[in-house]
Amino acid sequence: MNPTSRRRFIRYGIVSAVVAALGVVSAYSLTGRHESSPSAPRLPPGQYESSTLQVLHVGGVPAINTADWVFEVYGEVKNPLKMNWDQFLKLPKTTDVSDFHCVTGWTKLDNRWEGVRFEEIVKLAHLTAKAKFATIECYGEPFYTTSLPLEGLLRDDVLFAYGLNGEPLAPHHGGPLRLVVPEKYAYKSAKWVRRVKFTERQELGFWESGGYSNTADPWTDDRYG
Ligand SMILES: Nc1nc2c(c(=O)[nH]1)N[C@H]1C(S)=C(S)[C@@H](COP(=O)(O)O)O[C@H]1N2
Ligand SMILES: [Mo]
Repeated sequence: MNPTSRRRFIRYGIVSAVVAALGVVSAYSLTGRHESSPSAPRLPPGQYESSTLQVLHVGGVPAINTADWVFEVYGEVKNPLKMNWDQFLKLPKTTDVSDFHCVTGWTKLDNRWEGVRFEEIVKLAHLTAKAKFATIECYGEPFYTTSLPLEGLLRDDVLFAYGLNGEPLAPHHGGPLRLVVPEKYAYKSAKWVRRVKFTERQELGFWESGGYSNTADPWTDDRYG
């Protein structure tokens, strides 16, 4: 190899190495953490892995008898809903395995939730054109609420869950029915769901009005509002 072609060869080598490195970096960021790509990180920034779901809530566990339980959907809907437990159990059932990230730092991977997609409720309630957000209102004291934009709630992994890992959802985990929103910090995953209110503007939930982020995105370390 003469000196000129060797120089060209080396330059070519460096350029391809840089191109390859950029390719790896962009493939990494494009895969998205939550898609099940083998190279995708499972833990969001600042989170540690916990072997269990840690029981966490304000107030006590409300005593809810499924015989008295009602689920209501109101606000910006053309067809308000009021369902009892048996009626809710007849809705199309789905199972989804997802990770659960608490803003205090723990993440429990691979929780198998069983229940009804949020989307099923939307289909039944027929939203008005104004509906852009939903507030989830819970049983129990103090009155716990949280709210989310509709787009985030229509994802396939957002469920009203009544089962966890093959068992009925235990009261301390939000049974008989809780919301599960895997792509947000867990204070959006309201336990003991009672009502869903569709709104034009977003209402601030319990922790959100106490200084926690309203967007609550674990992947951007978006903890405080
Ligand atoms: N109704 C209600 N839902 C709630 C809470 C609460 O205080 N009340 N706490 C949230 C928070 S901060 C977390 S981390 C999860 C905890 O769910 P787990 O106890 O099933 O692990 O519930 C969320 N849902
Ligand atoms: Mo949490």
